[in-house]
Amino acid sequence: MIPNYDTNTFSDLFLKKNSKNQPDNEILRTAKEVIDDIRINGDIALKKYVEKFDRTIPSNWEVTEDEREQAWQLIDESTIDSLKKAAQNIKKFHEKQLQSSRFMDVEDEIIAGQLYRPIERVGIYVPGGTACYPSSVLMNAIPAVLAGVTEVIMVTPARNGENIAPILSVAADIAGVSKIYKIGGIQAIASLAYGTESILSVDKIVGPGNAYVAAAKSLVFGDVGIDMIAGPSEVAVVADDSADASFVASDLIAQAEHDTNARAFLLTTSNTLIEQVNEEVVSQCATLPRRDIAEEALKTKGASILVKDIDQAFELVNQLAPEHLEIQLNDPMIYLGKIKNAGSVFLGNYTPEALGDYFAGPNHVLPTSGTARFSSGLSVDDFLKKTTFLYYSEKALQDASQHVINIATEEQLDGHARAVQKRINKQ
Ligand code: HSO
Ligand code: ZN
Repeated sequence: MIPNYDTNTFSDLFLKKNSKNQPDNEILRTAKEVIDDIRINGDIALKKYVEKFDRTIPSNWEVTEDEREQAWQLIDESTIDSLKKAAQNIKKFHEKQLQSSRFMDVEDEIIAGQLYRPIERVGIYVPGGTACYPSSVLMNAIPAVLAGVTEVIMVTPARNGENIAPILSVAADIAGVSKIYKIGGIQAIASLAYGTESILSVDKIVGPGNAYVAAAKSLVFGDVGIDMIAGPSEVAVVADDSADASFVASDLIAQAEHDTNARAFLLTTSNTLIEQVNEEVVSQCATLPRRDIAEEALKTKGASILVKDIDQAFELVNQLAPEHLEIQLNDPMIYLGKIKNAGSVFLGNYTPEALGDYFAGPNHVLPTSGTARFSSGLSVDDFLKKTTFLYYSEKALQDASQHVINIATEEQLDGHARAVQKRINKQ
């Protein structure tokens, strides 16, 4: 069920770098055409593409107050209650990421520091198809609201040409989203990036999407900020004999049901566990609604690897830099020190990734495809800018002057040297 590889084959198959994170050329071409048209022609072009890709144009682009209120009637109480509790946990965790503007260096007649300021307007992309996840609305919007973003604008396509999924509208209300536009695809990214007569432009766009959305985000990057280009979701489970095979299998399956490209790996010192997990995967998949997707992912993108010891498991994990890492070993905390590259870590037998995907507090928007080597999951920081500031008195400049002049002269930038010299000569 899950192919077994020795460590060398696993390295060759999964750890070699390639250009898998780059969007496809054909898709990029289509995206560029739509973006250029909307940037130049605004609403007229937007309408044209919504009609072409979604068939019908909604009567209003923005979800009205009434529509937002009605959505609440369509969702059951228990779901609302759970989303509210999840939102509280996410808020509590992300609040601690906030930092205050501060003076960093206050010496004799010198002051230096850093201001933290929120991005003014942020756009959140939420897919409308099968991957229509209220949890992603919470994960993207709550850190933005906490950072102090003035306007958090969500975009998601109307499903029947008119209404967005009510659960997304309710999650948007819970998270504090100010506006929702009924647009999706490349045309949504283009409209948010450049603005049209009806769509307000934003300064940064975050949120997952299909290959077209990802290509569009990569093209507007530079004119606006983006979060990351998300690849297929992945989990690596490090486990030994102490793990429960049925738990391990259920977590690998949870990952695999996301899509056929999702990657689920088991790294273990126990051959028995590999065998038991395989048996569990077969029996658990048999009754899974998304069985076909999960089985295909596990068969083509999954792997189990027998390692010689736990240290070797962590060596491979650090090379892999997985989006999610689960440690199902006794005393899981002691392994935190061994982790160099991972998006988010789940410790112990009772902390399944699903808990973090939905409820516990840490963000579920995480670096995929090995990008945890150089980047982090979504946080309040993604919605803040840092502005440094500096003050020198006349005497402090006098003391520093010769050093500045020396370096400016070396760089043959006389104007720079003179800007200092001028002030010194005054005395
Ligand atoms: N595991 C996904 C997040 C998610 N899971 C949303 C369920 N819904 C991120 O890798
Ligand atoms: Zn998930």
